[in-house]
Amino acid sequence: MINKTIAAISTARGKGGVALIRISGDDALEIAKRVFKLKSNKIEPRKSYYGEILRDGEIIDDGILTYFQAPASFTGEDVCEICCHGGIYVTQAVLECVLSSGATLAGAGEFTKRAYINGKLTLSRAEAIGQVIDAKTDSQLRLSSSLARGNLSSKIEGIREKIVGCVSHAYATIDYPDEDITEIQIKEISDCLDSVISDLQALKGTYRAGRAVCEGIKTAIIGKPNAGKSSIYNMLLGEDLAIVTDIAGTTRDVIEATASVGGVTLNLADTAGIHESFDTVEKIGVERAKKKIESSELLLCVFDSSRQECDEDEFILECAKEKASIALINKSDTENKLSKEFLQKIDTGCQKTIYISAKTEDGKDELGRTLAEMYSLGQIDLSNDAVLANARQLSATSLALERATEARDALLLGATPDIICFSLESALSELDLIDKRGVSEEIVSAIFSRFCVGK
Ligand SMILES: Nc1nc2c(ncn2[C@@H]2O[C@H](COP(=O)(O)OP(=O)(O)OP(=O)(O)O)[C@@H](O)[C@H]2O)c(=O)[nH]1
Ligand SMILES: [Mg+2]
Repeated sequence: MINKTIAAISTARGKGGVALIRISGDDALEIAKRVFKLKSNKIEPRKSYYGEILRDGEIIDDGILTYFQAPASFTGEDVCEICCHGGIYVTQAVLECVLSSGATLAGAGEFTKRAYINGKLTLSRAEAIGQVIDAKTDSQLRLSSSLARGNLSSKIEGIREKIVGCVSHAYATIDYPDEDITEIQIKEISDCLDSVISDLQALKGTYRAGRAVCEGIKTAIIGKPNAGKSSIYNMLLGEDLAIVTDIAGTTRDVIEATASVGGVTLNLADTAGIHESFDTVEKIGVERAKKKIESSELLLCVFDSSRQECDEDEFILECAKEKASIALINKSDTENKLSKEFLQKIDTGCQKTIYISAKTEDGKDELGRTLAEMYSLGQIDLSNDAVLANARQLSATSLALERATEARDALLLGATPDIICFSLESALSELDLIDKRGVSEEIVSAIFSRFCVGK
């Protein structure tokens, strides 16, 4: 297949000091030389050169050209990067010069896809680079940066090697069919398999935290009117996004934003206070709040401790029983008016009860610790551990675990080595879906299409 030389603006669209246009492919240097007027004709890799940028022989800008020679480049191909002034019009004009000099406009994620195809990156590292760019919270940045450095890939490689070790042990016994597989051999293979299984189980267990950080948890803040939902929402986001007043029924629309609490990414929704309303707009708000409760995974149930409980609080408690839920007993800076019986009901209805004050921010840290514990963040080091970050990786790990368990069960039941090898080779194929080339073109394209153009 002939690989076209591609080009795109790699910096963000918008006005800035400088912009970068990346060109990758066999003709990258030739094309760059057509656009970029250099003082010297000799260009050495990994060095930057000052020059002028030409359009039909006319100078339109000046900048810096850097050349990376294949295979020592991001994509593994010849790459030239032109740094020009970062105006929207000038950057586009420089890109157009590059395109009219022979390059084709790159598709979304095409540079990273080429890096993957050329063996410069594993698939999980490429995915993680996309997540570094998309990171909205510190935990997301730390985790995706760790995965981009290859911490998951090397863990997978380690497990892979162990499975290959088990397969070669088992095959060694096939080579001598006249001899029965000995107790010692069974013990060796079974020890090796136990270690593979426990590695895969541990890795699978990291997805709870990986998902909580990377994808986030759909969370709704619910409660009766004036309980302080919007105040808590603002406190968790660290900004005054939702309107707060002492008028019951202030919030009507569902308002959504991303917050990082205790390292857990909450896809957080503030909702209308739930109660019987005759106001048309408020009624719609309450309906939307109820829909949000249904579609959320986690409920932060706000109870107002400055007032006695009422039917609406009972309703909130009923919702809490259906899902993962944390009770936030708000306005803890005021005298508690909730009855002892109701507080007990809250304790049994919700997974955890936290006394909080949106006014003084008391209880905020405890909520962070609770979330970190609920989503197993304490058990991993985000910056260094191998962590599964998406459903695709989880599915491959789970299937590999199933096949490895099958192999061990077969071994213990006295199955012949070829049956054990068959299961283990299936385990390898499943594991290879995380990083190796077993991944179908369709999935690879879907992964890279989520990237921006220029990456
Ligand atoms: N003392 C005290 N007052 C609070 C606290 N949290 C909220 N309030 C007050 O309670 C009132 C209602 O707060 P909101 O955050 O608007 O309550 P809400 O639950 O969003 O209300 P609706 O949107 O109407 O359902 C406001 O006057 C807040 O200032 C708190 O922790 N302590
Ligand atoms: Mg509100």
